[in-house]
Amino acid sequence: VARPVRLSAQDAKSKLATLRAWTIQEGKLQREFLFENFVQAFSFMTGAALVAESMNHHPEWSNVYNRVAVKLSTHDAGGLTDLDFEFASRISRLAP
Ligand code: H2B
Repeated sequence: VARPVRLSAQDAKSKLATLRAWTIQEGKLQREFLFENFVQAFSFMTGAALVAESMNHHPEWSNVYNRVAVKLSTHDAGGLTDLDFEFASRISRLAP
């Protein structure tokens, strides 16, 4: 598999416009998902984990009760790549 190419800040910014509710902070694509309860939050994480495995692209994330905070970057490329935006788009579809 070809190594992903790090996006320029300009390209990352225009890609960000295709996503709702995500921001770029500290060089990472970030979003907080809010659910009704822990079971819904953890179900989302289970689905997202399967997406991560299928893409071989894994999130930095944390969960407290009904919140899941997600931070994405591509360590192999030292920044944001198309993989981060693709993963963000896919897991956004798993949330209400
Ligand atoms: N996930 C993320 N977010 N960034 C990476 O660069 C990355 C990854 N690299 N998952 C993959 C795994 C790599 O370390 C393995 C060896 O394929």
